[in-house]
Amino acid sequence: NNIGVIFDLDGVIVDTAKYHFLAWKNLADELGFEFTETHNELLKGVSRVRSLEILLGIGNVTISEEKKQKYLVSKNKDYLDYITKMGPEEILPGAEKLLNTLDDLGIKYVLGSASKNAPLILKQVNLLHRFLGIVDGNSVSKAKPDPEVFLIGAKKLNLPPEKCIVFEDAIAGIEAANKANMISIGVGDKKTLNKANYNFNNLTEIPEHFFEKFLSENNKI
Ligand code: B16
Ligand code: MG
Repeated sequence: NNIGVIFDLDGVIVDTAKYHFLAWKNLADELGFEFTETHNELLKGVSRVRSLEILLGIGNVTISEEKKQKYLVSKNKDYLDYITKMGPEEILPGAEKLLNTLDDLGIKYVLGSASKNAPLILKQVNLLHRFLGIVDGNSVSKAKPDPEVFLIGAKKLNLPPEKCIVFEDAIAGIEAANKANMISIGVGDKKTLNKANYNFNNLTEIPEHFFEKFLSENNKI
């Protein structure tokens, strides 16, 4: 088809932010400072390394590079304990229906996530096989708001950026999609995601015929 879709993972397909929160909170407890859900908002869409730096900033803690590496490993270990218990019931409302609609229309989709655990998470919720490709934290050198993750996604879709529609819940992700010259769709608070081309509170709000206008004249259904 002549358009394609790129999905962010955390906050769009599943809510893994709550598990990131629990795992980061464990670390903050160990280091002896408070880490709240409000703080956790700052880590959404941000890479693991950058998340640790933000967390240490909140606690006003300075540690050696060696210790940082150790904490990155232990945080991820805690996080994986939660992730490996996930199942398809944790797919966010509207996500599966949206994938079905795209399948029906013959529109291909790939994942564009900052998470290095993205393939495992999609496997847990039984959606991995449905994506044409996965671009995750292992395949990029520059984190969102850099457009790299989505530009690699466009390559996997074999489409020019302007034919790609990105679903994102984080400001940095919307910025990345806009920089890539793609159509950006904010999933979540409209005020927070006000740079998006379109806004929906969640995936159940996407109108039935939303994609049809993006399909070109000769491909119209
Ligand atoms: P990992 P997304 C992001 O996922 C999360 O929103 C962010 O909180 C996390 O730090 C990042 O993945 C890295 O995750 O530690 O699993 O590599 O929204 O880009 O799908
Ligand atoms: Mg996200």
